[in-house]
Amino acid sequence: NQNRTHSVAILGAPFSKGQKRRGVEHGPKAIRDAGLVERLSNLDYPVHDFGDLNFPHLDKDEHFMHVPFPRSVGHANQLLSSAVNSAVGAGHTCVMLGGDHSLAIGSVEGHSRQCPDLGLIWVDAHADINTPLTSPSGNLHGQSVAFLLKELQDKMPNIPGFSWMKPFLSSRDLVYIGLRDVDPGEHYILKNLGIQYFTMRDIDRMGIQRVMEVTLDHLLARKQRPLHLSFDIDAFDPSLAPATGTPVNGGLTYREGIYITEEIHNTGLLSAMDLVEVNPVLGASREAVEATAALAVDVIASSLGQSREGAHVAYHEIPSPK
Ligand code: 4U7
Ligand code: MN
Ligand code: MN
Ligand code: MN
Repeated sequence: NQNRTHSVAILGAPFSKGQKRRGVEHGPKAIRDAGLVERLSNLDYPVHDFGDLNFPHLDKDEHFMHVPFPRSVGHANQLLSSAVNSAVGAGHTCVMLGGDHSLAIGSVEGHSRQCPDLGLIWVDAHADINTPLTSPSGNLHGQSVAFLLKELQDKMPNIPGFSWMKPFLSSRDLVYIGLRDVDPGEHYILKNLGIQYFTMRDIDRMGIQRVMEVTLDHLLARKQRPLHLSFDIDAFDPSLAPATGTPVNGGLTYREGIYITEEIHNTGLLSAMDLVEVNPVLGASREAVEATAALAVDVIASSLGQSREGAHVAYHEIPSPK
């Protein structure tokens, strides 16, 4: 259970054009305001906050089919990919703060340039594996995984803005946890490609401990490899994470969510992660927004080694009064 790296890079990605609601671009500020850097500085490695990326506004960005903002999403992800590539290349464990979940395209792609054999754990109420031809909404935050998978390459049209990248991930390198709102086309893709996934029903049946055993066994049994965690805050129950764009009832409990991240930390293989879809504009109250952002901080800190057991970093003996 050793840490793979000795420093953490924080990258803010204030971007929202993977979907149609405003506000998710303020996610990085809300998560920082909830005390992210202080919490991480309690862990035993240096934290570098690289601030927010600057995503240019593109004037002309017509719909492609019913997909809005394709060039803006493509370009933002190209910038993010190169930032993640640099951060991981410099030896940091990279933490990307979204923004909407379309940003996982660039985050995972940039990570894969340094770590071509990475395994991906996608914690989400949704599978985000629609193609433009199956997507009910057209929104790219519901299609991120389809851009990553080699097996879907010939099912994807040429979407403007994405010519900089090629799919690189195999369906066996991916595990989902927390699913409970899967579109018909997505369900067909999951079954057809034989993707390993755990719905909320599976968590009810198996328990989160067994789900994590099978998840890590699926990704790591054959060989140790770097892990990418893409954590959508809407994986949690809306009572815990109300400030998000597509809440779905019946989500993860606090303890299930933190157990997932503790187990991922304990592999010593976490190399980059995303924390996405915190939308401070959508909370019913300031308390609702602050609770959602505080939960995001807990998920990140736990992924990076904050443990419920505690730790004895500064102690080598029990202080003696004499
Ligand atoms: B999120 C949806 F139709 N599947 O494709 C779609 F239900 O990143 C929702 O997981 C996608 O929050 C949700 O638009 C994207 C819809
Ligand atoms: Mn998502
Ligand atoms: Mn989701
Ligand atoms: Mn540790």
